[in-house]
Amino acid sequence: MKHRVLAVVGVTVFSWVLGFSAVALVKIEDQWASASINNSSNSAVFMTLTDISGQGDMLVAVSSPVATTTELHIHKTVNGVMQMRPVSALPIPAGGSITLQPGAEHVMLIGLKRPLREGEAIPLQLVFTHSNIVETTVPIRGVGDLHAHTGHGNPGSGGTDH
Ligand SMILES: [Cu+2]
Repeated sequence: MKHRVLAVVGVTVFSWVLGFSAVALVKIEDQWASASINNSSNSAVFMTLTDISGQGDMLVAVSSPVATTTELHIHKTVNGVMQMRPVSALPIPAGGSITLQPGAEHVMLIGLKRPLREGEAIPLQLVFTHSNIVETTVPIRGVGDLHAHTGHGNPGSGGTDH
């Protein structure tokens, strides 16, 4: 997991050295993180990513100072049980969008250095293959929002932590 953090730092420095302008080719909307539940050390971030370059893009890494480790996750139903799986990238179709949401793709925050409190916000850095690095601020929403978005009354099933 250290490698991913180092990779992010490396890409950042690389961008500075080459003087890349921060032209966002991906639009980030409706981002939010779920507030910590029962002192859980994990949480998740959700958002809608839209490719405005017309060429498609790929989210390859995410980092935040509030989490020790950050992973890109998808949900898969295996033998009727929803499971989270880490993936190396989340592709955004050319001119289209993907929605990271509970029960689907999401950014997993692992090893929170402090609980996420509703009403606060956390900084998040996203690394794309084309759009390079995009910094954003993610508001923290309460658990009620999470359940409202999942659409099924089955919290805590499948060994998920958010
Ligand atoms: Cu997850």
